[in-house]
Amino acid sequence: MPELFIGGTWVTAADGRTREIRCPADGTLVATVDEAGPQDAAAAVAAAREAFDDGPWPATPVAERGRLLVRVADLLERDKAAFARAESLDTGKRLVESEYDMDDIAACFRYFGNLTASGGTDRIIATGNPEADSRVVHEPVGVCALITPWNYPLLQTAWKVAPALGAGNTFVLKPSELTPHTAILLMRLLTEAGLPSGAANLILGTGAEAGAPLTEDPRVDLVSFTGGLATGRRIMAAAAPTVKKVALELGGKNPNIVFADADFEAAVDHALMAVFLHSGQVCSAGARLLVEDSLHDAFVDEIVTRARAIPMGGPFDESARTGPLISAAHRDKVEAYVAAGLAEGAVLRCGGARPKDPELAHGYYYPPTVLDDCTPGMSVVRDESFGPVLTVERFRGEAEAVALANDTEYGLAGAVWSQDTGRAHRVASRLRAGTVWINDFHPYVPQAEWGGMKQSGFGRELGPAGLAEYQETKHIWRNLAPKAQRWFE
Ligand code: TXE
Repeated sequence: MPELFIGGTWVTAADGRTREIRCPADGTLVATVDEAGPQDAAAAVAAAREAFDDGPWPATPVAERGRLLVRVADLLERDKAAFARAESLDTGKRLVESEYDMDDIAACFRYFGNLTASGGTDRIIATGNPEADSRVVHEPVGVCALITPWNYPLLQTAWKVAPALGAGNTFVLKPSELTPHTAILLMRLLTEAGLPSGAANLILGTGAEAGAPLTEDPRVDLVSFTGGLATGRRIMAAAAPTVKKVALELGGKNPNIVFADADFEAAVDHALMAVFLHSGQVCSAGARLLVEDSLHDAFVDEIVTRARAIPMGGPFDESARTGPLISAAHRDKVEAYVAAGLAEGAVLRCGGARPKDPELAHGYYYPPTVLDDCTPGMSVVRDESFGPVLTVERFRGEAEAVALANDTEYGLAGAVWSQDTGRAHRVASRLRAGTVWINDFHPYVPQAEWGGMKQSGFGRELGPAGLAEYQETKHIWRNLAPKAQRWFE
């Protein structure tokens, strides 16, 4: 069956190209899928444009649009097992983690369904003039290009698709070329839920061949992108000539600040989870551990002992607690960051070399790695390695902790651990990041906005602002008693 979904029809790529999708855990062939090029991208944009300009979706009442999103949530729950399996085969992620993701994705559709149905935020303005009335209304932006990465493929797609549809837009989705399968399944569910033809379009393919044409096309009104910083910069530039709205989530280099008075056991446990979850391929990963000098030795010793014991394995290995990296190229990149850190004076405390276990030989595994004695200038501290690599820096006192934490071009997330509530709040308020956790790491809820400051990007996903991202604001003034003004007489 063809895998590109354009104007309500499943089609193959115009030039017949395909791509093999292989599971990163063992290299086995998952499937061969169609690979779109610029011609397919243009066709998908044309379909979305027509569905927006002449189709029923933008004018569908909000209650009905909301109901459809809730139906999608129900269908996702029904098909959770198939979705989770597909996500794990594409990403190599443990099945149980994919299952958690599917729960979160259903919750996201349900949240935006209910928010949409609740009627929105249109306002009647008191003009002070009995002969005029005035309203501020919110309308869909138009055709949205949604470009998503491979680490949380369907989750990041849901954060865009649900509000885009809720607001009445049509879209072209371009998932990562490495992880297409849950996007294909989602298109089928949207159709089953009753979404009109052309409102949702899917093209699979590379950033250069299938993604870039979307960002340049004058018929596209908005680009929402989650991915790497370098690609984000390119997308912003590509969108500039046609002045598209742009929303960017470009990852982070997130500080996890631990004061000496933190709850030791909880802070160690969460510090491991913060950085090693999904092998560090998480935009909000707590990859920079900043630990108060007096606590440093005991804390890092404990982290290293526990990191060494984390078992690696494939998606269906129930004894595994972490999986492979997404690709050989990505593992090479992570290795290069570790090598650079060591060359610059970091001390390797654990990990740092590919596993020797023959069972893991065909996957892209890299072990939990801790680099101690790091300094702010090291590339492994500054750049997003996006792997299971924890860098450790020491600080003395609150001011130095905040300065180190903010010494980054990113600003996505961060955490502070302290039993002194006043201090925890002071530090939280001074962190330049879109999300801050106090005595915790990673939780999020669909009701709360998510996004970055500084070069982590702009725009917000989730929460009411996540819906507003996909809306235009319009002021409609009505003169109830029009008469000539004779201004020029
Ligand atoms: O991501 P890309 P890559 C970071 C992480 C990682 C680095 C590179 O540090 O190591 O990015 O990963 C599409 N026009 N994050 O190269 O290129 C691409 O096809 C339009 C952080 O895999 O950013 C895919 O669909 N689209 C991050 C999507 O962009 C283009 C998650 C993301 O790919 C394009 C993933 C172009 N010119 C990686 N070039 C996060 N924020 O969580 C590529 N794409």
